Amino acid sequence: MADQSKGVKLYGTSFNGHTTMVECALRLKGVAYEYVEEDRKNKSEALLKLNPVHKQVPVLVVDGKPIAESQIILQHIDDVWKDPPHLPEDPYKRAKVRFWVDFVNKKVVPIMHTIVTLKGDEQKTAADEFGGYLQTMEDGIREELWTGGPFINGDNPGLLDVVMGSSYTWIKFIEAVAGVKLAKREETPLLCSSMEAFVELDAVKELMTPPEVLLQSRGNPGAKTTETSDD
Ligand SMILES: N[C@@H](CCC(=O)N[C@@H](CS)C(=O)NCC(=O)O)C(=O)O
Repeated sequence: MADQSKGVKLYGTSFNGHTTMVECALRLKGVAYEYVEEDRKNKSEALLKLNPVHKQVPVLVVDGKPIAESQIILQHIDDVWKDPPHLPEDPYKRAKVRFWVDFVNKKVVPIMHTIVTLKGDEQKTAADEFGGYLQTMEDGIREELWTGGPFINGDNPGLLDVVMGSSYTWIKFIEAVAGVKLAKREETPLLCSSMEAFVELDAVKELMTPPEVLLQSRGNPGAKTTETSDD
């Protein structure tokens, strides 16, 4: 049972993957928190004071002490609320999980942002690049981390599941925007099945914004529909 003695506040924005990751981690640990919605275009004085360096969400405040940057926050959550652990016990495997989380931040997330700003062939090329990154991750995870599922972390979701699972609805969103299938079960079965298992978890289900709602919120009139059913 999580220690509920700490006052926990999360400053975030809706339709934001970084905020979703932090909320998922808190909920999986059973941590009660107060959520404060920020307006990206009109940031509150409180947020600017809590994150004067980057002036961004998410910011987690624990007992009045702010922590910024989603990956640092996720690590802090696992340090403070140890049960259930979000990293493997083995130091080498922990490093491997951190490696792939870093890969998501350096490669996967930036290309996701790029895809939605492009059109036509350029968008297709970026979508192919994205698919290549998923394949690279799939191969690495299979070799270094996979123990039979249902999650990348094993029987229970871990840090990489939080990061990838929170991205699942965005992957579906990009599939709809670009009109291509990105998460292909026949090519990346471990990633597909672990992300699907993650988004179905009771603790996080309601945080997963359906892709069609993301499409509306992003006002993407050029969005095409695509075959996103499981194959
Ligand atoms: N590296 C940061 C990125 C967070 C981020 O991109 N936050 C966006 C959410 S949309 C933000 O606050 N944007 C407002 C701004 O940059 O002014 C993290 O991992 O927490």
